[in-house]
Amino acid sequence: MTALFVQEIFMKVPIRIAVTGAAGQISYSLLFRIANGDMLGKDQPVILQLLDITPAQQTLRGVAMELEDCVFPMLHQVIITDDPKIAFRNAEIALLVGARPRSKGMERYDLIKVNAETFAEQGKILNTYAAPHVKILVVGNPANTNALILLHNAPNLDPRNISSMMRLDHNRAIGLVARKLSQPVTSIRKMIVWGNHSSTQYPDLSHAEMDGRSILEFLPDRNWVENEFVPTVQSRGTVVIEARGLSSAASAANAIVGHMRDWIFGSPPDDWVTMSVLSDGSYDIPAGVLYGFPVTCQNGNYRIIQNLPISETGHRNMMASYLELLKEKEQVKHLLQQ
Ligand code: NAX
Repeated sequence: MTALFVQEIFMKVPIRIAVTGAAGQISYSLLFRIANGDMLGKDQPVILQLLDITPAQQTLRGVAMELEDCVFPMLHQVIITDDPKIAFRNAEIALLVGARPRSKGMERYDLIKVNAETFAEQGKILNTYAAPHVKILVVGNPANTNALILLHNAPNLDPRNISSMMRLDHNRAIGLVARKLSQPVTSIRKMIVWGNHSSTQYPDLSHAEMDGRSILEFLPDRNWVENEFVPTVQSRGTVVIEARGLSSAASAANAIVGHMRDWIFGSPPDDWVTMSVLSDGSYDIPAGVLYGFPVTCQNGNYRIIQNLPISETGHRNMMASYLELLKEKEQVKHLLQQ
């Protein structure tokens, strides 16, 4: 038996990963992290199926060339296309990063409208062409509502396999507290960012721990928690745009990698992560929106942490974000089948 033959027998089967918006900023960081094995492991071959719109195909060709030039051992193949049917065919993971950014003079409602159509169409195509067990993460904004539209347009897919991203907000909250307390980020656990990926989100420190003790013991200044921590996390994306002239990209890619890795391989022991998933009535958030909850993950499934005590202020903040999601849902109701 030759060495090559042995390797072929034991090599894992490549996983097809569809990425939309593949010529954009986030993808320029994300694709190289995935190809390097940061998301699925250093022994898992991957096939990248990259989608972007027709005018972006030249840029996409350049990205594909750079991926090839990295000679990543686990990068089995790169497919580039402007046809979602090709990008989603047999995909087991779909990372929906692509979306139209808000242009000059465009209101939030216009943005919701224009991206809503895209996610309805992509939901239908995923429903038919992707692997039935495909795990989907929606990143393109407004992420929670786009994911809801997608879910309604993909009736054959398990709604529990559709999520949207709050992990960047979760990471931002951990980083901010760790810097405030001059402690390593690894000492902070049980962070939560409830709600929508928007300025109404509610970063909540009331259950967070540092080295096993309530973090609030180390943060006696309630003013800092309410008037610094919460608004700083809520507005971090805007502040990054002001500083960089562009929105968060490498940190968003890092959050995508973390979200998918934990979902597939399990969240860290004695901790939880924030994922935006279909609400089921937990914490008085009515069923039927994608909402940021604290979850643990095991064997590819998530479970919403139950029975955390919620203060009156916390409840009010959580509801405010829910009401925003409800308003967004109302704006796209024509795209939500039954
Ligand atoms: P870019 O504008 O750099 O890239 C977006 C890419 O999507 C472009 O290449 C564009 O051609 C492509 N695209 C547009 N419509 C498409 C379609 N119908 N099919 C396939 N591709 C399409 O944006 P980037 O900085 O990469 O951000 C991508 C999205 O992530 C934006 O919607 C952004 O708002 C959102 N974000 C979401 C975050 C989250 O935590 N949920 C955080 C980061 C980021 O702001």
